[in-house]
Amino acid sequence: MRIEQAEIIWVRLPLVAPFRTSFGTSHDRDTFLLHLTTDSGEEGWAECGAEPDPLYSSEFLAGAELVLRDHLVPRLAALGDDLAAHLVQPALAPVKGHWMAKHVLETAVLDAELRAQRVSFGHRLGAVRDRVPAGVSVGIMDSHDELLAAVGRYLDQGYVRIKLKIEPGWDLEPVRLVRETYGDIGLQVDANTAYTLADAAHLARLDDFDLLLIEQPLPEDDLRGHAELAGRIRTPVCLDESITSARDAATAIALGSCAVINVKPARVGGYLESVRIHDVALANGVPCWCGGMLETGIGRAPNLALAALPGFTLPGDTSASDRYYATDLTAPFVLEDGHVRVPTGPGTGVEVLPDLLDAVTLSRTPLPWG
Ligand code: OSB
Ligand code: MG
Repeated sequence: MRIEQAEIIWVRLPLVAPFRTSFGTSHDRDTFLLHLTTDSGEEGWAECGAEPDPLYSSEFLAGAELVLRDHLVPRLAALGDDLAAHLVQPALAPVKGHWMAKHVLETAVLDAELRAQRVSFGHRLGAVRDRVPAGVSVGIMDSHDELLAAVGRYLDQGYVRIKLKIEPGWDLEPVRLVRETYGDIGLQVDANTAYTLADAAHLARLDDFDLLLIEQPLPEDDLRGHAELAGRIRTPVCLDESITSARDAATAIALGSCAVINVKPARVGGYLESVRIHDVALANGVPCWCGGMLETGIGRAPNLALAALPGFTLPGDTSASDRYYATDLTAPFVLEDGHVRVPTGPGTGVEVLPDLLDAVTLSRTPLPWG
């Protein structure tokens, strides 16, 4: 396969409600799309998972665009006509880190390749389900009343598990209120690195609430701390930010740093590495679930395919389109009996709707290829 044209399309979509985490509040989803045209006549589309500021991880959108242009695309262009999705990671390996930039590039290539082969992401990755149970990630709110109302609406819509964002000062009380108000629901929390090991006794007080897991309580480079914490609390520890590769997953499991893994394709450099993480986790009896970065339908579609693999035994943050956007960039994903359907068409199985894309486009820039 040969790439004929590449362009970067910056977009800004308003979120239906602000989304607050321990590292900041988003009112919009700012990202860029990578759009490839190839010699097969098929196109490839992918969505960058990075955010404007390097607060979730060290990556950020402008940096991802720059590293794509100056360091990643030239390495792929050097492959000429021999480009194929499984060759992307080896070709980019000399560049350290930059998983989100690598992810958007590999995913667009994989989409174009699968469209040309008339094969879906689900089929290529090894999906064994045609729909996946949907959880929802609920941000930090201004008041407990607001939180309880939001959680109540999601439960009414059918979401099968609720994830509450927590931080120091917004943890025990909101969790207690949600548990007491809504009873025996699937409930978990995500701290996005907001605590330290000195908070272990405080976090142990979450044990009373029968949470499915606590996600990334400590800094991303503190695998030892997570292993220590896991010995001091009963709630299973899940890692998000700490895991950027299958090797990280193997290390974290061996150290006892996690009992569950959030696999987020953007964070780990793409879907092929995501499958390898899944395989390591499955072989070790560690359950996985699919995380997200508030993706539009373009990024959500392949996430749903990944979430249909056999080791993804917990509901993911693969919510319906209307949890994020009044108008998505693809036909909307909808909740059916608490589940979202895995697309079956070639590639990601979704089409970008040109008028909707135009309405949210900030800029289009050709990306020189070769
Ligand atoms: O930590 O999982 C996270 C969103 C942006 C950055 C980090 C995270 C999140 C979410 C939302 O929790 C996941 C989603 O619904 O896409
Ligand atoms: Mg997380």
